[in-house]
Amino acid sequence: MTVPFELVARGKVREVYAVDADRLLLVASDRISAYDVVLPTPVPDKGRVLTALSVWWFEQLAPVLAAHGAEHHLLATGDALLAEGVPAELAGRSMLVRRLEMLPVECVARGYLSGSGTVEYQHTGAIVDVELPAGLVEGSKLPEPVFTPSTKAEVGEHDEAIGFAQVVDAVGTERAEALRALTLALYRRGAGIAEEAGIVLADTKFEFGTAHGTLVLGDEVLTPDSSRFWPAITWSPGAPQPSFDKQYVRDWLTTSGWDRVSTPPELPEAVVAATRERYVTAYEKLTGRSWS
Ligand code: PZK
Repeated sequence: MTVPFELVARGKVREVYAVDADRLLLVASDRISAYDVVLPTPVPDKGRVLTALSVWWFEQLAPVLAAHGAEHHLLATGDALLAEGVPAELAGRSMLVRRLEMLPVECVARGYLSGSGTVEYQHTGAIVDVELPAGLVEGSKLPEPVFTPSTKAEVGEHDEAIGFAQVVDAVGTERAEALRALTLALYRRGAGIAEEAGIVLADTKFEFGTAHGTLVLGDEVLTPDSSRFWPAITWSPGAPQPSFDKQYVRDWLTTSGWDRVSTPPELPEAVVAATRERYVTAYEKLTGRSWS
């Protein structure tokens, strides 16, 4: 699909195009990554489902943003984009957004211990400067959600956890405190909504920018690509939790004999279908809407 706009950024599974001086188009593909690499087999509808979910979250989170004097970047999605010259094949997987001055920090909130957070905790009892109680294990619920910011890594690199002081260095004390408060408030609201849907929102990453001095929530929000979603029913601290969306893919890759270094194999049709179903199920459980 050729897009009639200039490509300004490209992630593993998404692209950003310049529509005009003030607006960008975020396009979510059907590509899926696992173990840090993009797989050769797309998951049909993934881009549309994650875009619809993100749009729904922006609506849910608007009151939280307003309470903090902040906004979000979403302007339009879906068929409303046809008038902007967005090709019909892309409209459903795209968000037209305000172009912001992005802040150079990833705003991570964690309500559960997992992944790199567990690794750091096991070495130091903390995630950088955030001290945690003794006795936590992979998957433990934290006593309170914590703000564990990270740097924005270049493509192919991993984000690196930073302390609050480094956020202050990057954006100033007042803005750093606003980012922490807003990140935690958004996480709490998101986790509460997810809990009602039987989904654990273990952690998530927000990206913020500014427009005319106002803090603006950007990027995609609270999707399985920016967050860890776990089925609440199987939550059991002490071992890695099954991923809501990618577990079939990981399990199949593990049994496929793939070495995690070579070009990854194509996914079998059944794994693709089951994974597509997981994205649709996440959308339906969270939003209470039917996908179809
Ligand atoms: C922006 N990214 C990261 C996201 C990618 C890369 N509203 C905005 N204004 C200005 N810049 C950005 C945004 C947003 N969102 C975010 N890059 C630019 C990113 C998605 C896919 F390849």
